[in-house]
Amino acid sequence: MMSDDQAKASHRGIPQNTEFREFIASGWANDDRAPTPRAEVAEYAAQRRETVSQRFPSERLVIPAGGLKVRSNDTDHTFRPHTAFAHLTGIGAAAEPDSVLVLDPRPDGGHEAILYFRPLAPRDSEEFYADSRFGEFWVGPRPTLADMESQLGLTARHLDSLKDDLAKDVGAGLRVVRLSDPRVADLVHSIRDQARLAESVQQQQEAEAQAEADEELARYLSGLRLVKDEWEIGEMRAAIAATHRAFEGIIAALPEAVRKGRGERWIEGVFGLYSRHEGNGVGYESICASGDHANTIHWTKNTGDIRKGDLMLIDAGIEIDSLYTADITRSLPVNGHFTDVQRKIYDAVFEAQQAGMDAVKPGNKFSDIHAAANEVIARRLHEWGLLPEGVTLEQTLDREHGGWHRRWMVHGTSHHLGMDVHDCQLLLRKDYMDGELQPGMVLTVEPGLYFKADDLLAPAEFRGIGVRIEDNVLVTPDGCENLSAAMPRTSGEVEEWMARIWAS
Ligand SMILES: [Mn+2]
Repeated sequence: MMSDDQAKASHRGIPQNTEFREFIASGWANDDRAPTPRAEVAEYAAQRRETVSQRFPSERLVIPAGGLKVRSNDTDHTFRPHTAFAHLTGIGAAAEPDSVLVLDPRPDGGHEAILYFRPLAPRDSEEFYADSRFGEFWVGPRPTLADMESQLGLTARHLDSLKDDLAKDVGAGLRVVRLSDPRVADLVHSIRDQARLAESVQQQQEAEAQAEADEELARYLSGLRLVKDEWEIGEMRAAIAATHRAFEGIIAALPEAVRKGRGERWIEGVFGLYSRHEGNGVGYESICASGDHANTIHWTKNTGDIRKGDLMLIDAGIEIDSLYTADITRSLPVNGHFTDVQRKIYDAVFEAQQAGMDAVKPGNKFSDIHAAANEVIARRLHEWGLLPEGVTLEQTLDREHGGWHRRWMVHGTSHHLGMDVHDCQLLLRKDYMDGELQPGMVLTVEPGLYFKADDLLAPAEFRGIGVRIEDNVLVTPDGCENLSAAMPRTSGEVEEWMARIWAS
């Protein structure tokens, strides 16, 4: 059992006697479902595994999905598999908790992909009717080994054989993605310890080398997602289209959210409704921030009222069933029209975003996007007289000694986007910030300006206004494609968008 332990109540029970067990196991129709068809993603996942196989020849690689995490007492959080596992199997939201992908070295080179999981239990098993966490009576059927093999095109085995299989011939190396399932990581550690004892290798030194080897695997798998294949790009488009529809649902719901009070939660709920209806859920906690709350970069409490005249910042994305997520931010005038001051700030952020997008092209570095957007932000703040007396534009843009403008834009402008909202996060600086942009990368461009209500260095009329505009772009051979271009972005287009939705 690799999921968290649940608390078990001793005051409940299901009959265990022979008469009951025989009766509940009988009288069910035969399962005569057709074999699960091969998923379109299967061949792409096989290609990804092939790349990994070539990088780690003759080593056994263990990539767990992770298990159920207790939310409280005997209830669990909704399961979501670890991204490296999802990427290499192609399985998405349908993954079973406690699954483990093993790339097992073949004697003649290459690896066999083996998926270990808990398959559907037979109806004469106790699990069928008595296991409230995994039993078919309680949570519905799971796939069989044959289902998984035909769907994903790999070998499927019962989870029960994982431990013995991992311990077999450890010789050439055994690596595990540690963070996704600490219990599987512990299992791998103990197998390696035993192998070491047998070979009487220096314990301490070896443990450190192994930690590094595991980290190297996790980092490699994170970087493997930097450039998306054509199937992934299609999924990104679908996630963004669903998110676009949800934002239109939000705009339609805005007047009601204002009336109800605690409107930020209402908006969060509307987005959540779309995300569960169209996909697996939200890709990250939605930020629904009205008025001054927009100045809290990660405002996810969403407890506030929405007032007419406010600017409302919504940063949200739908994760579709394949687990690819969008990450979009729009800053909307609650009553449909920007005030002059709101527009002034919004247009400056838009200009910065456009400058950032213009810097998205092969040959440029990832960090060039931030530099281009920040240059606009700094220039506007300088023009508006917000930088300290005597500070020039060049001085504030000096990385070593400047940076005054960052008081009003403290976050980065971009991150990689995919199955993880902050995708490829384990990469080192040289491969991320200093890495060159390549066709097939998907990333966000999301500058902002934030003037807190109690910011005495901001002009009084700016205080309480926060703006961020975020789109998702695909690096192309000669620049980039804004994948979320269908969502209005300029201040004028946003006003027309809102009017159009309210009129229909
Ligand atoms: Mn983002």
